[in-house]
Amino acid sequence: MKIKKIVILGADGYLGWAASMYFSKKGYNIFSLDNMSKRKFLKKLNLKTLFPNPSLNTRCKIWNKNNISKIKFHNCDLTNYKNFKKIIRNIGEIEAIIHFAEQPSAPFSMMNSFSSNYTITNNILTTNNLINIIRDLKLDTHVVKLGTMGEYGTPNVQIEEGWINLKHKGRKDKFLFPRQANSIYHTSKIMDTDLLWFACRIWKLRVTDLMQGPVYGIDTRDSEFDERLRPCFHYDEIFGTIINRFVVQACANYPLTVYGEGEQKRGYIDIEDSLRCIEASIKNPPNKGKMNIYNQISETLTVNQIANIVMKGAKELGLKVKIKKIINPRIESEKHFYKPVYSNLKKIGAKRNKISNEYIKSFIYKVMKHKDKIDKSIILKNIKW
Ligand code: USQ
Repeated sequence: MKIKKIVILGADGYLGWAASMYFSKKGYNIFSLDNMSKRKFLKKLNLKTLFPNPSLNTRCKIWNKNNISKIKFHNCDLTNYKNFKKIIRNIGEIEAIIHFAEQPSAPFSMMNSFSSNYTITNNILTTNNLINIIRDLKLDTHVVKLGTMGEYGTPNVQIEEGWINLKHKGRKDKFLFPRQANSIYHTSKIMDTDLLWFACRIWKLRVTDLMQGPVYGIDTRDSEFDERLRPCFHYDEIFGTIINRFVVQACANYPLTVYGEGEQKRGYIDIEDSLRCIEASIKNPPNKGKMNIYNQISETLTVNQIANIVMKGAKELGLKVKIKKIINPRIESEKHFYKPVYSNLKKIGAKRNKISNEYIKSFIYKVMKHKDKIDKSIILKNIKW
């Protein structure tokens, strides 16, 4: 039997590596591409992850020893069309290309003109190269792109799943739901969505664009027995997202950093649930020329609610935790309407879980094992919008 192939762009990242293991376990041969840029930025900015992550090459070797379907690593700058195309051509028939290969941090994109330009050029050129490669090689592969709920911003109306039907002066049409982001990073993802939708309409690509909320969690089933295989876990102000940061802060006896009033609401999802949603998307590819868009979240929570969930769990484990409201370094609404629709992934079989007290306690317990390595100096880096 022919083994199906999946290409993962951005495979060294938090989700990219977790997805490489997940789909290898499901029987696919995995081709993992990355330019190692996150590691370079961590070094340059004096940031570190909670625990060291062996190089992608080493992790592939560890994984491949014990698994039948292999993960193969290619170090490649995906903004280089020629090199990127050569790798894809050599792989041959590809079931799906999962695209995570983007500068992923909103604060990073807002630091200065270099970081802003890097975010725009890296993210847009990579996506543009991808659609051009698929067109030029005449591939019939399904692109699964990780977008973000942040593309929509926080409008004062219900957020639909990607699309909106409009009636204007007696005529009707369907459009992308309006997008209005609050950072250069999130804006680069809006531009990605536009490019992908263009490629579907004009070049008949098939694409799924996943509007994902901030992801949390320290490991997945594939890595829980070997710490060397855990996804990179960030808790600094630049690359860490709120739930992961608050859990680390609780373990380090560092007050939970609620920005502003703390009533900012977003949609959140656990890392394993995120992988299940990607799998369901791969199993349900759109027809040629069509784009599926899913809002990939499990629930919506305010910053204050997250702080209280983490504080409750930590207290039950005997930790002393305080909440500290600090001046919001970002420009964002702190009290706003937020009602996204997120029912379509359920319809294609992707189960998602809400964050429970048991979950958060087990998460804190796992982070506590690394308590001594937590560097409090990277929790706030004073990045302002
Ligand atoms: N926040 C705090 N305190 C903190 C950190 C964050 O109050 O210490 C607040 C932020 O102000 C924001 C919310 O928590 O209102 C979420 O912030 P975040 O840093 O967890 O996530 P965000 O910057 O919005 O973006 C992140 C990732 C990005 C992903 C996105 C999903 O950087 O890769 O796409 O989450 S979403 O937010 O839905 O766009």
